Amino acid sequence: MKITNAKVIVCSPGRNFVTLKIFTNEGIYGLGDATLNGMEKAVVSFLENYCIPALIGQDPRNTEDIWHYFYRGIYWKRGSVSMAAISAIDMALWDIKGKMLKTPLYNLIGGKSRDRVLVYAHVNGNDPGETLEKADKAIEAGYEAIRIQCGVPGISHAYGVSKDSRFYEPAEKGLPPVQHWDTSKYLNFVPHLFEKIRVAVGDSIHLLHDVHHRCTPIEAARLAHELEPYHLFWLEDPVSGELQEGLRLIRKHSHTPIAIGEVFNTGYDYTTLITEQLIDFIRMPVSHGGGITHLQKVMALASFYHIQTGFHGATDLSPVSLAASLHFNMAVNNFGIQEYMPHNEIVNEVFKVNYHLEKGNLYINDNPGIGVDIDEESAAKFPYAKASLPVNRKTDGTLFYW
Ligand code: CS2
Ligand code: MG
Repeated sequence: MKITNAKVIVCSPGRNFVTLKIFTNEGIYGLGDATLNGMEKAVVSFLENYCIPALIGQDPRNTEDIWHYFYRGIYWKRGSVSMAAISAIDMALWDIKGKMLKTPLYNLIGGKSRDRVLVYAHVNGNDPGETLEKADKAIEAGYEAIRIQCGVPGISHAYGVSKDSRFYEPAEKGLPPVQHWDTSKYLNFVPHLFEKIRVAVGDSIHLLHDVHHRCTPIEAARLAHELEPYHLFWLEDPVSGELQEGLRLIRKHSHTPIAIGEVFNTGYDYTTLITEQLIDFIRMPVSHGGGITHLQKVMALASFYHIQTGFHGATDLSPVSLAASLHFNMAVNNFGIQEYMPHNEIVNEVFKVNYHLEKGNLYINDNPGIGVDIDEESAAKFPYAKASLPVNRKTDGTLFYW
């Protein structure tokens, strides 16, 4: 079997997606998600100029060797752009493998360990009252786990709080908008918010919260400690992940579970965190963390340390990514939870999906491979539109993490 060609499909049904399609001499093709929010064209260029020419003629069944060809074989390693490209290639090759063997991807990576995938819903409001109302609606809809984000008094627009009442989309058209941030206002507010929410929803609902990297290690330690009475399922990205040692300080002061790594892209970002047991959930998704081939290794290492999956699943990860994550989550023993942010309805005009939601769980059917298809004619109706994630400044103008 040989790879005969590959192409990159860029479309924007409400938001930008980059999809890699790899063709073979046996008429089977595979799809991979190469979307990198706000940096889409960089991945397109890397794939078109450097990866696709090197893929042609290779045997698509050699997923392990092809992965190493693009990782070890290339002098400039890691980085979000090249890892998004490698991830898309790997996903597409596993899609081909499944289609060739006429079996869903989960059967190739361990079979079913469960019959559904627990997901968490996004609940966000401008104030605690609105947040609570939306939490009640999510619980009524059957969600067992909800991520709570809320506007902070004194901060004009907090990242993570949706402007649209149904869909949450972090990128905005054009250049990066500027948002403002005040950590002390946030730290004073969040424990009160969770006290209110926990009392209202009771003990049986899982509560999650995303800090979006906006604390220093000692601030994050204080927050994790003060949230302990509300028994969070996890506190996400409490600090910027590049300082792995920062997580030691949080662990020393609290037993709130920690999830980290939606911006990570290799297992090397996790080695200290896993082996020192500084975290509880892996956020790095299939589409940015090296695809199925690499994430299998990361989750295998994590399993020895009782660390579970909790993959990124925002709207900037395409349905191809979500389906690949679902196969992965179905198969591994150390599954934790999956993020789920429903795509806008027009996304379904382009992507034909093989999963559905039922009472807070996602179910995947037995289509071979990853199982999602793309309608290229429909994709062509939604051309790329530049959009960016915001930058974050403190109230005095200092540029800050988000
Ligand atoms: C968030 C995302 O889903 C999450 O946990 O952190 O909104 C994230 O910021 C975006 O996916 C960035 O592209
Ligand atoms: Mg996040």
